[in-house]
Amino acid sequence: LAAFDWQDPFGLDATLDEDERMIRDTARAFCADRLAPRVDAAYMSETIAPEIFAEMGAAGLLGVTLPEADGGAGASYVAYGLVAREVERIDSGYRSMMSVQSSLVIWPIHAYGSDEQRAKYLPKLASGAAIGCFGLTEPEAGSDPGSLRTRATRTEGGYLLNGAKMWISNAPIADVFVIWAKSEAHGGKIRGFILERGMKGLSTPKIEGKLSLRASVTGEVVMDNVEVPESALLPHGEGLGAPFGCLNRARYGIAWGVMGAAEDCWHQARDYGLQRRQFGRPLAATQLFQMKLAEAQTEIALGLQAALRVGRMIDAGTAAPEAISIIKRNNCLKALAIARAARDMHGGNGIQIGYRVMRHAANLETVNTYEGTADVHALILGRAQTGFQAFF
Ligand code: TGC
Ligand code: FAD
Repeated sequence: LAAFDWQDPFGLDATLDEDERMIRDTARAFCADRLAPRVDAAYMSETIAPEIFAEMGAAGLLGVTLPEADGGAGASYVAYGLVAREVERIDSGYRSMMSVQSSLVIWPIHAYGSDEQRAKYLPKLASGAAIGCFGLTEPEAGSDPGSLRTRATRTEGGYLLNGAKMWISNAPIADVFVIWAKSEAHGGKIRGFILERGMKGLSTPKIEGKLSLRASVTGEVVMDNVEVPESALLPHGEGLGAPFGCLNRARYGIAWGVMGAAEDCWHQARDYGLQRRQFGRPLAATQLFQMKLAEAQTEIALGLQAALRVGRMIDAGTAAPEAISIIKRNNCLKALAIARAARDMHGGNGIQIGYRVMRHAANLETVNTYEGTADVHALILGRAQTGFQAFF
């Protein structure tokens, strides 16, 4: 039998192809060079560096699954997952910035946009010269986006948008806004619109006081009679299925990303336990400490295999949204539990910024909530196996 690699128990690395390994290594080097040195100060002072988008773009980390002709890398969904894992190993907020741009802005413009929209926006978004955001959630429509109230009404040359979006990642610094609204001209169905910074009636107040995801900025998007031309409508994609097409991809990326955050917590806890001595021996030499390390190792190894499998299914065109619900829900719950355990394993030091674990735990509270809460994904899975929908 082969030797055991405690960091990669199921040999995930060996199953990656050359391109995937190259993108993973590029992401890892970028994160070490550009993100790790910034994160503590950014988190403590809640300071956002919009230039991170251009830096990510220059490293080829935005829209990696986009065809090369549109400014992407034409890479696999497994490669996209590997990027999310590396970025979230540093901070969930940085992964949020990346995945909103890639899955929730670049992807819908590519999938539902006109040729003109693709030509106008995709190169700028993939290079990070423009920053995007995705507005689905509203103050009264969170888990139930079908009840959203933002309205698009017809004008002579286009549409008038009215409404308010809540909890929108990147909104205060965004140049391009993918907004989901009920369109009267389309029988009240949900349609996507591309708005731009500077349009009259569009404002993006920052949401203050976040105790989680502090390295990523979140805001409202307020639309007060925002007039957009016909060319702002995403022509392909109608109904709730259109935003969900984007969410499927972002949820998949999150399932990889949170495993990166969990790995950082696990490795930190192991290192700490090897150094820290109590009762005359390293903490890592105690049974309880080793049990917690074994649990983290097991859940991460299983979670990564599940994410890899779903990635291969997406690449093969055989993944159902429910398969993504399983990995989004389970990997987020497991990552949060691992981060909380790692915080505990650090004792008092665990609450300090320098040890990283409490920052990850606080971030993972948000990651469990956005893109469908753990409860919502349980209900999606319950419906899929019983035929009963139990949302209300
Ligand atoms: P339901 O009847 O289930 O479906 C309505 C229509 O949508 C279609 N659909 C999907 N299509 C593709 N993929 C999916 N995953 C889909 N889920 C649903 C469905 O086929 C149907 O189409 P049609 O043509 O028949 O009309 O709708 P419902 O209203 O009962 O939905 C309930 C529920 C709970 C499943 C859903 O609304 C839900 O998932 N809620 C969670 C909301 C959510 O995830 N919000 C995310 C906002 S964005 C965000 O959080 C970004 S954070 C980013 C970051 O910073 O990283
Ligand atoms: P609610 O839906 O009010 O849920 C509250 C609680 O009730 C949860 O525990 C939930 O599981 C539970 N619950 C809800 N319905 C049921 C039910 N039927 N049965 C049992 N329990 C239920 N949205 C965007 O559109 N774009 C973004 O870029 C974006 N970024 C975000 C960034 C951050 C930092 C945060 C915190 C959120 C972001 N969101 C974004 C919004 C996010 O998707 C929502 O917060 C999420 O969908 C949950 O909605 P809610 O907050 O209204 O909670």
